[in-house]
Amino acid sequence: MKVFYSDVCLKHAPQYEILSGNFVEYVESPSRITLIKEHLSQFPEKFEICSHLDYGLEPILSIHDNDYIEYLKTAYIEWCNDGGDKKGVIPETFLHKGILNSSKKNLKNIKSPLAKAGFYCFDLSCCITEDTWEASYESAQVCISAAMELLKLTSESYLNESNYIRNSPLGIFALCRPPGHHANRNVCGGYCYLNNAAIATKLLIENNKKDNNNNKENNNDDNNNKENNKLVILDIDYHHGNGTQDIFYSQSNPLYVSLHESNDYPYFTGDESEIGEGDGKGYNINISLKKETVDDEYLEKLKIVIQDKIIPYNADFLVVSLGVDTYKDDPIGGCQITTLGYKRIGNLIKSIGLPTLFIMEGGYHLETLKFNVYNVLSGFDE
Ligand code: SP5
Ligand code: ZN
Repeated sequence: MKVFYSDVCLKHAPQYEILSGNFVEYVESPSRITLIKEHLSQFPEKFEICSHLDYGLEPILSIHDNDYIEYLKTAYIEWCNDGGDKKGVIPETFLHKGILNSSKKNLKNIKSPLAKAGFYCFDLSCCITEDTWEASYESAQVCISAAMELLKLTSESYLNESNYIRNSPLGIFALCRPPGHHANRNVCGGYCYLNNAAIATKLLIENNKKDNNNNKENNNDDNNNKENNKLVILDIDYHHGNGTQDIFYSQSNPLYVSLHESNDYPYFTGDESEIGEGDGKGYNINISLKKETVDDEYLEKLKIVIQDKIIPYNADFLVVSLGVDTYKDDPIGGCQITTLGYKRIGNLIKSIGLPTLFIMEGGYHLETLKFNVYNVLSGFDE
């Protein structure tokens, strides 16, 4: 399996966050992905570490608002110029619905760095340092490169040339950080700044058309163009991917499926009653896990949603938001998944039978993180 990775992702390293009212060491540390990379590198017959290309801002701006991207680029310097603490940007007030009604300000015209901090962020775990933009941009590029590789390796022209028929689904792993699934079009939170899964999804959905258009000899007329790809996002991070859900909430493609503990962070989203709206109605599926969920219970829920919803959807690609913070000893999770359980999860994901892009999201138990991720990927590849 090809693994996309970059050291630039390590540069984002805030010193702290605030959890339950306490200053704590930043849970989403750079060592998370170096530990995983080192481990996967020990199995060169299974994993090939690849470097990525830079696809620029266009794919990022296909999901995120211009003003938000401008904010991420400039927030730290503006904050420091305004006398903010050098450790980084942390909000003081939030644009809460309780103060929104009486606000007569043009909200697109907020100037104060402190006000912006609360306008573009929804929690106290998403400090912006000097290096946050560079690392987040890199994280997205790693992910985009992995998605492009998946497109290449599954394109008709490539398959014709290589004469290669796989008997098991193809997987690619974007080993990136900061993670993405809590980030919405114009807001960061939950350690997430750019929604990598949403960016990759949009690209995978729309790019097949281009591949076919380029393939001139097969392209007698416009009717020959393949429709957009259909895609499923399976989000197995312990937390609800509120950002990903919201971005695609009114669309029937992708199908978003998330298994999570819905009484935990981010608290206000992830209920099973959130099923999508308009064209997207029925294409957002939240599966609530109870606290302390064990392997068998988890696998049963995953199996049912695969059989009843994911396979019948008949997608071309699968994107997995791969969090392993469902692990039994995860410092911020509340499930009881074991290291062996992850192998079974990977194996079950393989049974979907689709070309799959795995994208790193959460998972914070540093001692076992690498084994848990290894097991998901090798469960998929065996
Ligand atoms: C990508 C990702 O996994 N983001 C998660 C952000 C969670 N931040 C809030 C964590 C709340 C932790 N509560 C501690 C409970 C201790 N059992
Ligand atoms: Zn998580």
